[in-house]
Amino acid sequence: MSSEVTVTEHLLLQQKRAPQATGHFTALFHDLILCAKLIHRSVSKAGLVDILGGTGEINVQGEYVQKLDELSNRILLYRMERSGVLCAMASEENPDVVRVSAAFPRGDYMLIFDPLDGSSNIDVNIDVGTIFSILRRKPGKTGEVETEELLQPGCEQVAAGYFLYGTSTMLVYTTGQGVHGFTLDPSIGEFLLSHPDIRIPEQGNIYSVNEGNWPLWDARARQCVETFRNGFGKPQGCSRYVGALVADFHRTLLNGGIYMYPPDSRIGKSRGKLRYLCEASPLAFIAENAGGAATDGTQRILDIKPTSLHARVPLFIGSRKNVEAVQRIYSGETK
Ligand code: AFP
Repeated sequence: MSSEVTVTEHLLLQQKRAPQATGHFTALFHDLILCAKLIHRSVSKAGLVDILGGTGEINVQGEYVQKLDELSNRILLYRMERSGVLCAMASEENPDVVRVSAAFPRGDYMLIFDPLDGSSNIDVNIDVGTIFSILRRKPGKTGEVETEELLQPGCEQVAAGYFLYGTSTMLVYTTGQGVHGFTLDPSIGEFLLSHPDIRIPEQGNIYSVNEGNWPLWDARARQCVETFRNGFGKPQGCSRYVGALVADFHRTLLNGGIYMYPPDSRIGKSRGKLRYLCEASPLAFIAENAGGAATDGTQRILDIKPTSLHARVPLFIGSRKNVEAVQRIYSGETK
């Protein structure tokens, strides 16, 4: 029965296919899953204990930090530093690279994460998630990790995934060999394989975008939204927007369609709101491995080399044909 395959079994099976595997990657995942269970435990108690609302701080992104953002970040930084297989981390909540202290064993993996994406939804009990990207240090690099080492284009990721704290808690990940989804069975505390080999529909009529930003968009962004609003192969389009990227992406992955965060005049012409390293790049890796696509309008997301840890990009991600329609609009092919 596929529902009885645990995530650890699944990972071990995949690792067996890689004869040079050392077990470090499985160890990293094991600790990451433990962090997600701890975050899940806190998120599911929100409203009962004093973890709702803001800390009063503003983070490096200029956004209000929620108490659960901070807690999730602390859980990940504390546990993952002790995993013994990382040399550095980067978090949406920290301005700089977090280097693993010399007090702990180090490995050559680097972990980038958004500890609690969509956190402005927490106070109203709507889905949130943790997004992660796993990179490897280039051979021959030793000593203190330099920031530049984390600025890799998405196509170099070793693995990427997310935990979705929703009606149930899920893990979706890829190592470049298919995209697999696991659901947490709280009665046994295990993630069980529930969505093997996810394939995103080739085309879909659901579009997900913050349409309140319409006045801030240029003509091309408006044309993209209009294209999907008009149905894109169906009599009419269907709009869905949670405002938490993990939740909107997860629906797009399973049901097809497109998620868009176009550039707007508030953020700057060619920039987007979403962070490249901890949002766009990992989700693009998942989308492509599920048969979908992701672009910033003109460039494949996975080919972009970020210029800083907190670089932002426009994002159009989802079903292949929907994303191709966006590319045609941005190239001027579709007027
Ligand atoms: P928060 O983590 O601050 O809630 O930001 C969420 C997010 O980065 C992403 O998850 C959403 O898709 C996007 O912002 C929503 O942005 P808008 O509120 O501008 O639509």
